[in-house]
Amino acid sequence: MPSKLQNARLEYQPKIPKILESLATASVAPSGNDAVSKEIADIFPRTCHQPYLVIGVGAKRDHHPLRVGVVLSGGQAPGGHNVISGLFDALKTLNPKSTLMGFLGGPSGIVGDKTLEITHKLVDKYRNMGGFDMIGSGRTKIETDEQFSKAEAVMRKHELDGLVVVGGDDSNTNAALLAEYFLSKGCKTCVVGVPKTIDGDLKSDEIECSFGFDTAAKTYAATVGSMMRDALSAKKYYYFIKLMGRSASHLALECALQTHPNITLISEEVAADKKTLAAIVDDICDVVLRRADLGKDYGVIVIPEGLIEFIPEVKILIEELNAILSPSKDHAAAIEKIASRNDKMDYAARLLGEGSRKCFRSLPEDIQGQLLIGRDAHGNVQVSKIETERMLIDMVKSALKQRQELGTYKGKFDTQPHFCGYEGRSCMPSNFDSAYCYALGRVAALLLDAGATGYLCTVSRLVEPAEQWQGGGVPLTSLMNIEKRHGSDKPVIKKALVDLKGGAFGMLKQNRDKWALEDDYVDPGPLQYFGPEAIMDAPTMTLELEQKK
Ligand code: FBP
Repeated sequence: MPSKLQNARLEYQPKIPKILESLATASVAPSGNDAVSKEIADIFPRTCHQPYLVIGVGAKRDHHPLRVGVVLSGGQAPGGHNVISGLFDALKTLNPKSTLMGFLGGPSGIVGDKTLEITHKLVDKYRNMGGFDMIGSGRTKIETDEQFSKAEAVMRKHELDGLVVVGGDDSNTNAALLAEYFLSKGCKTCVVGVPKTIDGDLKSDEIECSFGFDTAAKTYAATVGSMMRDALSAKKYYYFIKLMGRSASHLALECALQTHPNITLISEEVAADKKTLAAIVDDICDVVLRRADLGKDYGVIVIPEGLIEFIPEVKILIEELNAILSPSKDHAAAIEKIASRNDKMDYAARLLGEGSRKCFRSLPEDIQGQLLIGRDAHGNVQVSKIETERMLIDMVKSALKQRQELGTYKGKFDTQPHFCGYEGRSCMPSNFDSAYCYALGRVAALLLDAGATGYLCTVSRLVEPAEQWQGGGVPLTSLMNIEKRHGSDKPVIKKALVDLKGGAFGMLKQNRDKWALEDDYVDPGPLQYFGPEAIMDAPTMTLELEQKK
């Protein structure tokens, strides 16, 4: 049964950009090309060298009915249902005979032909709702010849004119490969992607942010802000808060800008400065000591989820473990079969080089065990399962003990670990994400109606009021580069990490000495869905600092 707030949100109409209001007169026009590397052009001969697309106003014309499929891929992100409702409403407006079907459970629903017809009644149950539960999601990667040919057969069976892939960098890499494959087989299905991920690392000059980032950042910032009030009130704990965001530290950075923690670790900076784990622990201890001198035995420390992968010696260790756990070897299965955690760790340690073995063994045992958890279908370490916040607490505790023994630290150090994760990626979308996703759905319909394939939908000028946003498409191949995956070169969409020369990081850098010692905490409070526009519709600070250059 929907809650009172859910009922109010089901009725809520997201703002629609002016340019996307009248679909009947919307036009899709080319707007300049980008150069792609020879390697990418060789892999995508049919979809490389396509122009950027921009949505404008054209002459009113008739639109043929379209048969479209949509798939939600990867981790949930607030707003996914609004992409579907925006797409559905737009398809029906362009031609009421158009149909939309959902592939169930992510890309595996495409190869397994698991579908659900999306109807008015169904869409109306999910408008502005969180989660991906209307059709589900999954992390299956379409990579084998058999999977590609099954996907083609399913497209042909359902006579789909278009497929919308709502996903992050890995899923949209898949979208690009499918677009190219369908063209090569003479299959009429056009493929367009929609930039989704709370992590915020799918962005470029044209993609100002991925959807879900806004809501997740505001949800986590609310928690961080509340914990700051707790710290100020009880004055007895250090809160070590890990924030979701697999690789990039965008969520940690955005929350830091919104709340001003005493310490914010940024993985990209750790990597750039080649900071060892010991050096990170030392830095934390220094702040704890300086605060203790001021009589403050409390504080808030924000840790990005992916930190561990950016610490140079741990990065090498993880690369070695990835090779050991690779599906092409038998070790993963062998480790799985070993009953005791210690024996599993011993098995893995024996296979590591000397340096990595030392590093592995220096980590708390829980972390050693967590590093052996299987990789996802795209080869990613499941960092959400690695308790970095607890690891740092353990290590800081023992480093402070040594300082106590030397007489350099006389404070008290009591801690609370916390993980802000899954709650931020399935909650009801903010007004920003509701409008952004609804607009992305409309753009997807227009691109498919124009016969575009191999594109990622864009909605830009996001720091302006929603009425002024613009729509378009960016060729997926223009976002790609070649990276080593499982030991071989693969085309992938480049992850956008925190720009250490950018305005958002600059703001943190400029203030962090002050924030370390002074309690300059800001409590943004919970995400607001109704109320003054300045509070409800405000974009993230990252977006403001990046776009209002
Ligand atoms: P996507 O990259 O697919 O959007 O997923 C993001 C994310 O929420 C990460 O922040 C997190 O590390 C990961 O998914 C968790 O994955 P899982 O759902 O498999 O636990």
